[in-house]
Amino acid sequence: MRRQRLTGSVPSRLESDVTDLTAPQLKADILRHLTYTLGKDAPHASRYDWRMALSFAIRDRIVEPWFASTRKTWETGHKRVYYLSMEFLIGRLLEDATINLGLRDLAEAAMGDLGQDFRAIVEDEPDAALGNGGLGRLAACFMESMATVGCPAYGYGIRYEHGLFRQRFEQGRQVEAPEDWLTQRHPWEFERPEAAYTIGFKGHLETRAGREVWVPGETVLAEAYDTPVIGWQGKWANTLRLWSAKSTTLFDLDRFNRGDYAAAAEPEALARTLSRVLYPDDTTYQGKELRLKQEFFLTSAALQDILRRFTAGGHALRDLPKHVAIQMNDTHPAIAGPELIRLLVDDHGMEFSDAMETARACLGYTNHTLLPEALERWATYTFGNILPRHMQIVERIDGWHRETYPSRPHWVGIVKHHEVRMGELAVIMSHKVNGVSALHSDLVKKNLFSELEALHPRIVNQTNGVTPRRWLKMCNRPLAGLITETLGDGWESDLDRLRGLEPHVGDKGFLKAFGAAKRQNKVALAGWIKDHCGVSVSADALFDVQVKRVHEYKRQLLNILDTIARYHDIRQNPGATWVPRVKIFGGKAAPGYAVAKEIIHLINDVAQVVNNDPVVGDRLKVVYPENYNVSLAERLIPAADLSEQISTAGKEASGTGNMKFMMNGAPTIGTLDGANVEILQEVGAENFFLFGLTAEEVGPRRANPDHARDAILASQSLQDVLQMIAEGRFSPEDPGRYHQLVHRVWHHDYFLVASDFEAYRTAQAEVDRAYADQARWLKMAALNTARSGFFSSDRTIRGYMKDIWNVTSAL
Ligand code: NBG
Repeated sequence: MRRQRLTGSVPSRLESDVTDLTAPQLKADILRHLTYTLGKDAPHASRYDWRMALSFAIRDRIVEPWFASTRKTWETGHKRVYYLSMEFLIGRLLEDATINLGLRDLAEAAMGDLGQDFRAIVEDEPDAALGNGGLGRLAACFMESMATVGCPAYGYGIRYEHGLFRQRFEQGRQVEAPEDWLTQRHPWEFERPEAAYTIGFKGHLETRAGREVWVPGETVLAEAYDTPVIGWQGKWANTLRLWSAKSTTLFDLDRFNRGDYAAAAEPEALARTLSRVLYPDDTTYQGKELRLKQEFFLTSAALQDILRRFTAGGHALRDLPKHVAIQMNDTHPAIAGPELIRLLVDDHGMEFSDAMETARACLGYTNHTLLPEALERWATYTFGNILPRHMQIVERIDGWHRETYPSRPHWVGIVKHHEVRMGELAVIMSHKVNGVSALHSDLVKKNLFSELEALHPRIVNQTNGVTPRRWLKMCNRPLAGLITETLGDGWESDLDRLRGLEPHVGDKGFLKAFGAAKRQNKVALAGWIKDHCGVSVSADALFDVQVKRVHEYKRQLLNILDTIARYHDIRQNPGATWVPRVKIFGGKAAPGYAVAKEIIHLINDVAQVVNNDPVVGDRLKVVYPENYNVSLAERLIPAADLSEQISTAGKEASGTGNMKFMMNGAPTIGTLDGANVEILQEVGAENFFLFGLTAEEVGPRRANPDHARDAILASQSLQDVLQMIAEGRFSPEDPGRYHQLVHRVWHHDYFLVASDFEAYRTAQAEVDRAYADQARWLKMAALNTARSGFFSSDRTIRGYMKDIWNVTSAL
């Protein structure tokens, strides 16, 4: 095998070609890259140089399984999945790649031999933050799982120059700075200048020879960058293809020669704005023209690429659905319906009705939110201006649908009130639509698209999952080690095997080892918090963690109100026995979301007061590290004792952080929302701290106009807390700072913080009792890990393959 590679031929068998690699060989590879790729000699190499050299050496090992996978798919004509997503929240890739190739320890040893600290090298890599939160991270977990289970797939996205902004705090306030992951070389990608497509915008329509022809007024070029995604044990690899916008017109030499340098570079600059930045909102929709252009840019490039590859295989276009499944990650790429029809009809001469049927048989749509403010709707004026031909096609689809389903209610449709509704478009153009947890899928059926579902049932559930390679094996080495010691190898790709831990949960020795693993992570985190936040926390305290985007519906406010109540109680009675707690927050607010930013400010203000109050000491600490991202999640989650999943019921579509905490042995305090419902089902009520109104109770509760007032008057504790905030106890230099916030709790408490406050406090008291009994706690924690197998994204991907994509594993 090895000799074959040296002669340049690719091994035809798909096997992990890496396990027999030795440390001296890997070392030689690293040094070769350092010398010949980086042009550095070892004594002068920086950490960056070493990281690049190691990354290239590891990447070399991915290339062959990657070629072999692509070739096998091609040769067998296996069906392919195309996952279209505006976001891929990838994080770092180096350690992940070494883990999946089985080279993690070898890489560490080789770097050690070369006098380099593997950990420091790994942490030198910037996060690829091409996403906002759960939706983007899910896409990244799916890419890894598709490679692991051998589902031939391409991910299509945008190669944003600037990913999600960097968050800093200035006097407790969030400040955004641009993110610049691409200022350094990105060693994992391959530029593909030969794979480029022209994308048009605006312009007008002409009728030529009886056919409608779109003459775009603007064009840009979409150029591909490919990153191989290697699955567990290197058995299969897929491609993440990200598009970068380039100008179609050349640099204007005339203008340059006339000295007009800025104008000469204008076409290039304009084109590049398309892939310049990721929009930093996740659950609000803004209707910006540039966003629509980005969505079309991704979708059109992807579809042109898919059709090019398909027709190169010599198939008839009507057979597209036999070979191609296209998944739309939320409505962001929902223009795929009309665009696919346009390509089939205008470029390939297919009849509209055939194109419609072909497109629908290929397309699937995943809904990720019920929040009305997140549902994309474009003014027909904007839509028709930027995509005139698509506007026409959308009207035609809508007309076809109305005629085909004459019982369709008059208020239902794609184009209504001078708006194009992307949700309805996506549902009508897909053969399957799915929600992301059992509860959410139910609500999508009953509330969001009930009329369409009645006309043509197609909504199914696929409960989200997370990859256990990154979210357990890689980020929690102490626990992963214990699991392997207890169960042997193989659980990483068959997570249901974690159930095998259950018999050990009665064993004191096992529990002790489980507790020691958790403690090791907590000690490491405590050191990091000291270094990065300047706060000393004790590893004996209960680490209570809420990390996620900051949003009113996620109710970070409820958590900080409870924190203040605890602070108040400690001050009233410092001599009582307190279970020491560290409240850990992490997350960014969308730059334009003032209310969310105010909550961040309050948390930081509370932290200042609590952490510096000598009466409180170690009984309570509040920390909010800046710039929560994938890498910080990998540090926090393994060290968490308690997972906060406290959204207003009916609002969190699924959550995926909740699954990561569970896997890492942190019981949940949570509402019956999203996938919490299924977590509770798997782990059992005695290992979950349930509280709060249910999705069904929320509506009636809100119908009472005095719901907040009633709840506040019924809770002395909540009155005290609101009083303290209103008095300026946490903002003495600006006592009025939170008047509006307090006013909103009293009078505009849409997310029912007041109504759930007492139930939450009661559940938190139960948490204290459970934690005080360490034997009980450890058992709960271990059972959470043991019963988390269902939440592997491998299970989710197998569900999509069977129920939506109709594709089998190529392994
Ligand atoms: C998010 C939901 C989460 C869910 C992820 C992944 C959006 C629009 N939706 O609850 O809020 O876990 O999607 O499905 O970001």
